[in-house]
This record gives sequence, C-alpha cells and structure tokens, in this order.
Amino acid sequence: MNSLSLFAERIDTAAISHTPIAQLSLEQPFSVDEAYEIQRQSIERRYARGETYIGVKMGFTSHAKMKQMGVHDMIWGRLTDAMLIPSGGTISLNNFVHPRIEPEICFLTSRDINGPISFDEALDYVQAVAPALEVIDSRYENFKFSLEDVIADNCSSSALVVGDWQDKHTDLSALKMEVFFNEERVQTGTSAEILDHPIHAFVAAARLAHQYHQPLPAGSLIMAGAATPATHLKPDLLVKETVENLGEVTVRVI
Ligand code: OOG
Ligand code: MG
Repeated sequence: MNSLSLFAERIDTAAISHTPIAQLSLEQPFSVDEAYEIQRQSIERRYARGETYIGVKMGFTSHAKMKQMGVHDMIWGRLTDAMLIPSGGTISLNNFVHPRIEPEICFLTSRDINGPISFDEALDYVQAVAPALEVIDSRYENFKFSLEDVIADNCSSSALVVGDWQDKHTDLSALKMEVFFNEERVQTGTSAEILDHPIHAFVAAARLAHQYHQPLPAGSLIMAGAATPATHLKPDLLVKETVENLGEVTVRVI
C-alpha cells in the first residue's frame, strides 16, 4: 500500500469509528490532486461495503464558510446513500465526532453531465431543486485542517437531509435561508451568498467532477454549499431550515 491508500484507510477508519485523527498533512504533505485521490480511495472503501453513489457536494462556495474555516478555495466531495437522511428523520450524535449543520440548496440532475457546462446551459441539466441541510463532521481533531486535509476527508461530508423537490424555474438568486434550533433562529443568510447564485455551484460541480473523472449520471444530487457558517449540534434539537419559496426541511437530533 502506498501512502495515499494508507491515508484513505485512516480517514475511512476515523469516519466509521467516529474517532478523530491528527491532520494527515502534518505527517506528510500532499498535493490537492493527491488529496482527491485519497478521497476517491476512501469512498471506494465505502462502496466496497455496499454504500452507493448518490451525488456530489460543493464546499466553500460562500465567503461565510471560507471565513469560518480559514480555507479559500472551492472543494467538492462525494455523497453516498448511507449519508441521506429523510426529511423529518432523526440522527444520533453518537454516530458523529463533532457535527455541525449548515443551510444549503440541493439540485437533482435530469441528464448525464459529461463535461463542463455554462451558467446558461445549467437549467437544462436540472430536474428539480430543494431546500437541504448538510451535517458536516471533520474527522480531524478540533475540526482543524488545511485545504488538502479537508479534501482528503471527503470535505467533512457526513449526512444530508433534502426537502421536497420544487420547480427548477424558481428564481434562486436571492432567497432568504434560515436555520432554527427548537424554533430559535441560529443562522440567517441568502442564497446569493452561494457564489452570487447557487447555479454557479452547479456549474462548478460539473467542471470539477469532469476534471477528476467523477461521472454525474442523471438523478445525481448536487449540494451547492452552505450560505452561512455552520452551527454546532447538541442533543435534543429539532433543526429546521426554511428557504424562501422552496419550503422547509427538518431533522431531529438526539
Ligand atoms: C468543509 C465542508 C464545507 C460547505 O458547504 O461549505 C461545506 C467544512 O467546513 O468542514 O460543506
Ligand atoms: Mg456543506
């Protein structure tokens, strides 16, 4: 096994045992491309256990997130069926290390995407759009990482909750997005924070997936990235996200 596969195994073990590890890049530096290879191999291990691909997520598509985490480049990660929680479902903090939650918008693709697409073409590839919550959970101690570390860690992906699908023609340019913990508002933002328009995140996902040879078949979910900083989860919460004109999505935390 080379060091990239060893790192993939360590990230995977940290994720399934909910046990944080030291930053891999401090042990041995690696490039962004090598980080994506570690990510790919760590997700292959999940596929080998029976999980299946459902789509991809974008990260650091808003200044709020980049500022919160001190990282300044867009990243993308892979989503599997084991991460998908039904809206209104429940998650247990026992299955995470130090999870945080963030408000997102999710796209469902209507056709295979086989290469870069433009902003104007993007809607042709969208079937529907939905409000979504992402639960991120870094496998690194203290949620601290470099750009390469977080990419290797599948961009902290751990769970997502997607609401009801809505009309893809909904104007997504400036929708109010809010997160509530037991009816108390904890985050407010707008979809404009996501690269000025969430469709730009969809376009970026098409470009990056192509660059890293990740197919995007019809029916893929594409998470556009958070509009606000992420908020730490705690037990006994009903978390709700509302997105203007798209409705709401909830998850219970025990
Ligand atoms: C990395 C994941 C970033 C987003 O929506 O910006 C992300 C992290 O913050 O741990 O999912
Ligand atoms: Mg996110």
